Amino acid sequence: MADLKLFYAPGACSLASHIALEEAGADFEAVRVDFRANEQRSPGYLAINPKGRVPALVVGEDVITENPAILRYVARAFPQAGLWPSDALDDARCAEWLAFLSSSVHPSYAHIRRPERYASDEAGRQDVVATGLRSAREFWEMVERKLEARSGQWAMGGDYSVVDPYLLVFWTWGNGSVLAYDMAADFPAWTAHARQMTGRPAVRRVFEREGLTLPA
Ligand SMILES: N[C@@H](CCC(=O)N[C@@H](CS)C(=O)NCC(=O)O)C(=O)O
Repeated sequence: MADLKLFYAPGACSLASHIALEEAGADFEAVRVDFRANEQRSPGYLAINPKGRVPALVVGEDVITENPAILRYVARAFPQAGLWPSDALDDARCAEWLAFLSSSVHPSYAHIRRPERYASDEAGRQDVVATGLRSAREFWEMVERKLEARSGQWAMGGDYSVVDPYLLVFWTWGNGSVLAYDMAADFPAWTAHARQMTGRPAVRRVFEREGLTLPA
């Protein structure tokens, strides 16, 4: 196995890839990127990931970016961890979850946090934030409906998969100061899932390493 190095920022979406690596039992180095110092835009980091974002996973001479790609790589590189379903339909459902989280749920939050990326004047930015607040609520509710409908404790219904740590990222964002949802009251199925996650040693280790508080 090539040397693995994960670049992450505490509490960012990289938390999903971080937990997946830990769950897989991978031997990897976790490298913190300091957003307050804008380190993600430093020449050193841009040489690793020209997008200036986390996560980035260095695999020997290669670099993988984008959570869905990293999660799939981890699942395939460590098959014994069973983080990706093998059945064809479940395989598609797993990919569907990751695509939905990365292309709909995550951007709705970015509209609120980073409106300057989507509009060039103040009025436009305010509209982007207002639209983001509406669409985030809708997407958070869609996740809740999907989790209510599942048959078991994990997102895929049966076994634990890479979808589960990715969901935990957005639970923590819903619980955070930007969205400030009452997660337990408004998203009970998702909160039950988040609490279930706290029982996993890999999740506890990563939360401790990132300096995060576990869902209560
Ligand atoms: N599509 C990417 C999104 C990555 C992303 O936006 N990461 C954020 C943290 S959640 C980031 O690095 N932000 C730093 C910045 O925007 O300067 C993925 O899913 O990996």
